[in-house]
Amino acid sequence: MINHKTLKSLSTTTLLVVLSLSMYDLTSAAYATETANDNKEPNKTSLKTTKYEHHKLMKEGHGSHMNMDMKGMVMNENKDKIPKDCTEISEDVTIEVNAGVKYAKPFPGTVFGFNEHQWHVKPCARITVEFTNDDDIRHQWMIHGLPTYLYPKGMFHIEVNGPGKRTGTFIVPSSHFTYLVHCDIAQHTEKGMKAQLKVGNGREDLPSIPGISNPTFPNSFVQKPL
Ligand SMILES: [Cu+2]
Repeated sequence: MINHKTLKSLSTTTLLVVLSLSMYDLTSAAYATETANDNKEPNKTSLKTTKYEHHKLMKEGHGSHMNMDMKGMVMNENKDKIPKDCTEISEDVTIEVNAGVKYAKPFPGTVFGFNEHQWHVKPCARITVEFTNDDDIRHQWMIHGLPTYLYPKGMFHIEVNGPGKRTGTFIVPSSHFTYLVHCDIAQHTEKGMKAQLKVGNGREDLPSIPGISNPTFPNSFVQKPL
């Protein structure tokens, strides 16, 4: 005969078992996410594998779209996939880009800059960017508006953490266009790290490119009378 006390004890045990199972499920889910490509049981070996895989990824890059380590990354590199509207690669261009505070000096009101703020290439050009960061902070060379079937989010991007150099390649489509290039670190775009890549005849200049175009909303430093 089950009395009230036994029933209470039983339901507590059931609750604990259910809770433990849920916790196990949650833990398994977490492991499953980290070890999505193998079916190992969530045990110590698997954890070691996860750490090893993570280290390997940091060394060799996250899949085909990203080459990344602690010093920097190249994202969405494309050396050989020709855009649909191009029959062949028109030219191979290498641009050497330096980034740093010293490049802001010629442009009052800016703090950061690239050594050049504009580049010209032919339609269907393959462009190799040799990106050097001269500062002790992180900088990027990030271009937007590329075809999304080749470049996720339409973006190709090189990033260097502190002094160093990274090289990456991408191919532009055939349209005459002016692409925005910038460093997306907070405040860097606004403070001068903005440039443009003109393909063919391009389109009109983008605003606020140091040495090229005026800002849409210029800063005003006029002191108002007291
Ligand atoms: Cu920057």
